[in-house]
Amino acid sequence: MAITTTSPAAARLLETAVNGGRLSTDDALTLMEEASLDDLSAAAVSVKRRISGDDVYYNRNFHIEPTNICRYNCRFCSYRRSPSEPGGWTMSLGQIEEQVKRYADSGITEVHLVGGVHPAATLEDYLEIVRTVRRLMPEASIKAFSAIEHIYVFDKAGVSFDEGLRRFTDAGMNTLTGGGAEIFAPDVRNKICPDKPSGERWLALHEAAHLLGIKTNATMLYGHIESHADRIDHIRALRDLQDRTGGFNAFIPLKYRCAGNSMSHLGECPMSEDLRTLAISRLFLDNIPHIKAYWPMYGAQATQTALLYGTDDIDGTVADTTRIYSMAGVEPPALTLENLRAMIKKAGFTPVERDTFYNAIER
Ligand code: V47
Ligand code: SF4
Repeated sequence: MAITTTSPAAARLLETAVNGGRLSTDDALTLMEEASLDDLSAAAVSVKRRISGDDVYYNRNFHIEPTNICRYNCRFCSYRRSPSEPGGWTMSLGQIEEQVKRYADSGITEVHLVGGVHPAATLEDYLEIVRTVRRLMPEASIKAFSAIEHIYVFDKAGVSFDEGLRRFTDAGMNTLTGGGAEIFAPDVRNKICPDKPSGERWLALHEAAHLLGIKTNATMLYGHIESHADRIDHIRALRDLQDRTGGFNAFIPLKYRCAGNSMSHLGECPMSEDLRTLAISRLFLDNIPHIKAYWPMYGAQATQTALLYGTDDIDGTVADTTRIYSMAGVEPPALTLENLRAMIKKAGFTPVERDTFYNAIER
């Protein structure tokens, strides 16, 4: 049932957050259950304005997805294929070079690398991909792979997280994607991605990166079988790590999209759940500067609405270079820079092009 009136207890908590106070996990749960969407929106935008004023960020990026063949079998994933299945792809270094060259003069400031975890992949293969991109795009930031891909090749090579990450930075990597976090709660994780590395290992990999001075992003896959308490506990673990390291740039809640995977019967959560989750993330994560409404996953219209719930980043041009969401039923991304800027303006904010580290770019 829709919550139309905020309870007195929830109203006090909203005031606490707006005034810069820290919410407990119980407080966040109270907001989930007892705050109206209108009041969540007002409080989350007020906190967002304290951090980034009127600005909402986008960037010029593209994705390289070297393979969709994956040794894991996440039940929510529409994208992965096993080596023997039709529909799999693996790009050669030459094909990666060609793709990068297509973007050579397009003002790209970030290359986002992510894919399946090919069972044959080695640390050296991944490093060679990063070196190739670095050679062709000396100026762009390289955001390379998820913690899950890093952990797989580090374990295989028998190197520590610290040593593996140093080799990646030597090859030209600047930052890591936030992928693979899913939901940390072990009982849910065991059901939706039973063979994937644990939440503890995901957090440990990001901690090792932060301690080396590498900034990273964090995600959460929501809207499937997890409870509100599982969501809050996930962002609590991120906030605890951020208290220790300060290494997260952005938090990116990812809505479970249901087409073409083995959890399709669950359907998708209503938009009110998206907005509640975004706003409460903004209010609870008082130490992570940016909350991203990733437009290729929400779609253009919902992203505009998400900006009224405390988000301050919509990601970038991406173009048609990611297939993770198109294969899960979202319309293929095709928004121009002008479309992105218009989307931000229509929501009442100022579009600002950023680099990977949220510095404004003047052209
Ligand atoms: O970990 C997979 C998610 C993630 C589905 O760091 C799904 O800037 C919804 O991490 N429905 C990979 N989500 C993508 C990712 C990402 C995306 C954008 C920006 C950044 C960043 C990182 O995609 C996976 C998983 O949580 N995912 N399948 C699905 N059916
Ligand atoms: Fe593999 Fe990533 Fe899909 Fe899981 S979400 S099956 S790790 S490609």
